[in-house]
Amino acid sequence: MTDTDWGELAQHWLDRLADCSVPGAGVTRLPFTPEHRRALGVLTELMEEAGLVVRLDAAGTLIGRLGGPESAPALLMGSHQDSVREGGAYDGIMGVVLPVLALMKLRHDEVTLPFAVEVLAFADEEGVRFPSALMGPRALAGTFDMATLDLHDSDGITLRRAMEEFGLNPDSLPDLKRNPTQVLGWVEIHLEQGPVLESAGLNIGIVTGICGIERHMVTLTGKAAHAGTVPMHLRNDALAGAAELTLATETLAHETDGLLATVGALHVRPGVVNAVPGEVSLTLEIRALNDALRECAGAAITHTARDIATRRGLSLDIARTYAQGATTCSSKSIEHLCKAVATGSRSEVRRLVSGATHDTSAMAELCSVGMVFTACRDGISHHPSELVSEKAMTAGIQTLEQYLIQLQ
Ligand code: HGY
Ligand code: MN
Ligand code: MN
Repeated sequence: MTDTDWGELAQHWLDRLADCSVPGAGVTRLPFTPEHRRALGVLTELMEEAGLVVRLDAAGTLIGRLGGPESAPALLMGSHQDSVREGGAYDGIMGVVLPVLALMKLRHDEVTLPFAVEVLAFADEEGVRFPSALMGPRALAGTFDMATLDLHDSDGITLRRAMEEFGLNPDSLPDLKRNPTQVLGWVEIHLEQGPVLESAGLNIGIVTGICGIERHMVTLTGKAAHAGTVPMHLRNDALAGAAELTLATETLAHETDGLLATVGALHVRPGVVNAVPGEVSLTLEIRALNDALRECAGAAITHTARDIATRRGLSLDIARTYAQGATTCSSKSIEHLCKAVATGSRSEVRRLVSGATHDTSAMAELCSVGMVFTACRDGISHHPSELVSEKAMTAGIQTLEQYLIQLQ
């Protein structure tokens, strides 16, 4: 096979995996659903074609292992199988397909590695179905909080029940903790989800760090009232308060270097044209590579929310529902990956920070981590028009192949 064929082969498998989706725009494949089950079938077929021994662990992580006795230390690679709603066909899942094809390419080039390699497809990285994420890598790192199993989705189904109905036994999650001495490291390949590489004319970049993230749930409650009979000065308009908080959040992020803050979802009740909004709930997300900066911003926005609520006669409920610290990729992984890019796809090596979080963030609690980005069209992700070129995927496969060869 010529090099270009590997990118084409990747696209073929990703097309099949994109069909494992709820009907509609883009890809919708949430964890522990029929779509997840179908994707596991396609990934098992691909992994077995590459000669990997495949199993599903108690967290719903599909594991394909190549080489070495069960007890031999392994290099771990992979990413997540789940998507956002109406998302793209590359986010996460490409990071499972490309390492498998890199192993297939090594076999094609008659290279046998002196260590084992495992390719992992984690069930839930996006945290779209349940208000939690990264269960798979956290179980391996021994950092999973079992209380998370009681969180429920919008249909009231708990994570525990969803896993049991998927045929898994959540009570055995603590047994998944890996012995760090059995892990040679972790490498994830993922689309950049931003415009930096494409605008530099590059297919591949090496990640130096991943931003930390925290999410808050905010509810402002005022007084629902008739929009035609209550004078402006007698209103307690929850949506006007939410709008003021949203703009204050945006202003803080604009004025603070290295800070990203987003009000992503907002629900208005009663939400009708002729009623003053009585209650608004909104999500607040804050990201930064510097954890102290992020925590400080979270506290400042909470303080602002209290001020706005007091001034407008609203009651406020604000709770931090999720937090994940920033991750630094290991200098050794970065150096080896930079070398692999130079020898693999012979292109300039660009280092960059990831504003998106990844499974790598949780794997860093278990072992040294490295991350490779591929360029993506117009920097678009979490959208049906997400696209990674076959050329960039070929470069990704070559980089992973060279990384594995160098590791010997
Ligand atoms: O939200 C993120 O950064 C990731 O795509 N889950
Ligand atoms: Mn992702
Ligand atoms: Mn994503």
